[in-house]
Amino acid sequence: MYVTRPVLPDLRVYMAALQGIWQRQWLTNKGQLHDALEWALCDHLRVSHLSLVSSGTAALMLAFRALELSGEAVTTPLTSPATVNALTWCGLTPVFADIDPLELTLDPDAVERAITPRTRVIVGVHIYGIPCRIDQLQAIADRHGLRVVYDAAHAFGTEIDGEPVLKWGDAAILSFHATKLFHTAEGGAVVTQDPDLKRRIDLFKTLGIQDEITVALPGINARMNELEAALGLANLPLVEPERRARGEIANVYRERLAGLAGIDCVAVPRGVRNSQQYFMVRVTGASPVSRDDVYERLKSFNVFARRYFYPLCSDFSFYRDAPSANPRNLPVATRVAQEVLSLPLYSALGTTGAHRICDIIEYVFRTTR
Ligand code: T4K
Repeated sequence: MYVTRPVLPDLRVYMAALQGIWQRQWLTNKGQLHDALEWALCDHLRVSHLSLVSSGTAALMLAFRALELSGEAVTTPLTSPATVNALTWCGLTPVFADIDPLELTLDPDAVERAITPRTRVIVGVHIYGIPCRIDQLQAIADRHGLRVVYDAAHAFGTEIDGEPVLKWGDAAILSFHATKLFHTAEGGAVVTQDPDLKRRIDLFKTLGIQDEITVALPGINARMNELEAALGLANLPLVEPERRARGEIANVYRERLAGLAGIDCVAVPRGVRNSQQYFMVRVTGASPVSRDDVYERLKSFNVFARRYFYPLCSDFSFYRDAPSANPRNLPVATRVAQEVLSLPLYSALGTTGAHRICDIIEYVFRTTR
């Protein structure tokens, strides 16, 4: 049992789409399916502008470049290396701020303290699909004249009071990697409310080529090809059934683990629709077993949970000398990184699989006391 398994369409549906690609002999560079998927995703996610790209990491880099950012970026250490490394690739200096102890997203007070005259952007991560404190972060950004970019790689379909979380910030990015609820094998997107920013990102992702003789921007190649777009179009109708099935599995985990002292299920705040990207627990000090022991014992039963995101990005050798990376600046994130464990969550696991995993965890707790 893995932490996740990709949703896959009926192979015949995908083959039919491939047949069309073969007939048109159009494989990439703003193909028909690329455009169809952009429209379908705007509709599904209820956002105005979305630009498909080759990965979530590329989406981050394009957003930073298209917003012409330089200087310092305040961000969270509890995230994929993608968030922070993309900043570095764009010549920005990541400055780490601590996280909220319950919601695990950027703590607005810590963000405010991290701002210097060189700060240009706040990069929030809707980690595990839990929305950042968007109103507070926006108020800080407005006060200091900063941009806000959200890494929404885990937040496909996350809503706050019925509104898509992707609407907030100057831009938000999605990952469509195979491990994501909605995927195109590899892929991603930049979402924005600003049509000019969408146009710039579309140029940046195609080497800046405007027409046969005009290169308008120093762009890169971050295109999504037609084979990936076809997979996305075939997968999109499967997203909501998958989300529902994952919701049932999550309910089993929540009910079964509620009675275990030392295991806290990470909750989404009231009014938030859960993306069901991950099912996160925290193995706390009240547990007779450490998080790493639970992880290892599960592995011995062929259950491959993951410690997303341990170690913290601030602990990487190339970031840890920065003053903001000092664990004394990040007490909450430092503790949380020792506690988090992502349990398997995908429809094929079924509620039976979830019960089996809970049996194992109960057994591990019982036999360790
Ligand atoms: N921002 C955030 C917050 C992110 O979490 C990520 C990516 C990004 C940005 C960047 O997006 P991308 O540039 O990747 O589009 C995975 C993914 O590679 C990565 O996309 C993801 N976050 C991260 C959290 O997880 P690994 O190293 O854990 O993946 P891997 O290969 O160990 O796969 C995990 C499990 O999934 C496997 O044990 C089995 C299953 N699996 C995986 C693949 C690739 C399958 O069943 N089939 C598959 O094809 O990084």
